[in-house]
Amino acid sequence: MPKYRMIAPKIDKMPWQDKPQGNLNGPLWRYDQNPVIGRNPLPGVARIFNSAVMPYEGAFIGVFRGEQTNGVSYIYLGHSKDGVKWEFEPEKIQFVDEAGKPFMPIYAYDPRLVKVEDTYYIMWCQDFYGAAIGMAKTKDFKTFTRVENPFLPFNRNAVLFPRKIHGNFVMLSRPSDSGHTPFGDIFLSESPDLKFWGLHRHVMSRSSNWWESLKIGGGAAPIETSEGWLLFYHGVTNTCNGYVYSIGGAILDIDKPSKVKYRCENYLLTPEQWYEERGFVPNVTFPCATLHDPDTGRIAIYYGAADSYVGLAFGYMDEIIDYIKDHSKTDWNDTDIGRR
Ligand code: BMA
Repeated sequence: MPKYRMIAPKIDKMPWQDKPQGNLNGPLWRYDQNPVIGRNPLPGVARIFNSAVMPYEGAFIGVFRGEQTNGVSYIYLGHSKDGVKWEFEPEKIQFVDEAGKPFMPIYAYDPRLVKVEDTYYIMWCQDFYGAAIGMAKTKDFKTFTRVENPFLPFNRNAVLFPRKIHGNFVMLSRPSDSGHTPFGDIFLSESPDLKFWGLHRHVMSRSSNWWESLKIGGGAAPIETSEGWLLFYHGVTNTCNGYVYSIGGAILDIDKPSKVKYRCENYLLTPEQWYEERGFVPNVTFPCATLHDPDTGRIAIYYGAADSYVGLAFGYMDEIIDYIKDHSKTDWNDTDIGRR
C-alpha cells in the first residue's frame, strides 16, 4: 500500500521491472531492455522518440514522434499489449478540421497525450508562422479533430493537466524562440473551452542547478497525488559540447498549480547509457509521458533518448516524492503564484 495517494485510474498490467541492486543515485531505474523502440521502426521513418502513451481498452495506445527519412517529423499512432513492444500504423495520423476536412500541420513533433473527462487530447509542436503548439482531440483514435492553436508563436512543450481545475482546462507550456531556444521557463494557462486561453501564470524558472540552468520544459502530464501534482520535466544545461537534457521532478500545489511546493535540486535521470549519450542528438533524455497505477504506486516514464530511441524508466511514487522533498530547493520565483 503506498504511503501517498495517487488519484488516477488503475492499470492492471503496467510495464514494470523490479528495482536493481546497487547505487542508483536517485529514485528511478531504467528498463534493462532499453531502448524499447530502435532505429528504422517503419518504412520511411528513421527514428521514433519523444512520444506519449496511455492505457486504452485493456491495452496501450500512443502517439509517436516519427522522424521521416526526409527529416520531417510527424505523429504516428502505435498500439501495444504490454506497453513495451509497439506496433505502428504505417500512415501518419490524418488530422481533420472541425468540418471533417483534411487539416495537416506542415510538421509535428514531441506529442503529449492526455485524457480529460471522456476525450483524449494530443498536443505537439508545429509550424504556426514559427514553432507553436498544435492540438487535436479524439474519442476513438480513428478521427483526430484539430482544435484552435492555443498559443501564439513561439512556444513548445505544452501538456494538459488530466482534469479541469476550478472548471477550466489547464495547460503547461514553454514560451520560446524560433530556433534551439537558449532560454525558457514553464508557464501555465487556463481555458474554459479550449478556444480562449488566459489567466497565464509563471510556474517555474530555469535554475541555478547546473543541469537545468539553460532552460526547462514540461514533460509528462502531471500526476495527481495527495502531496500535489507530480511533474516530470526536462532541464537543459549548456556545455562546451552542446546541450544536455536531463529529467527533473517537482510537486505543484493541487489547487493553485502555478505554485511549486517542492522541486528537486538533483536531476532524477541524466544521459548515462549508450542510447542516451549517442544518437542523432547526443545526451538527451526527454520525458513525454508516464503510466502510473494508484494501487501499487508504480510509475513508468517514457522518454526520448538522444533524439533516436524511446526508453523506459521505473520508480515508486512514494520514493520519488520523498526524494523530491528530501532534496527540495525552491526560490520565490517557484513558490509564488507567478503573476506580475
Ligand atoms: C528540443 C526539442 C526536442 C529535442 C531536443 C534535443 O528543442 O526539439 O524535440 O529532443 O531539442 O534535440
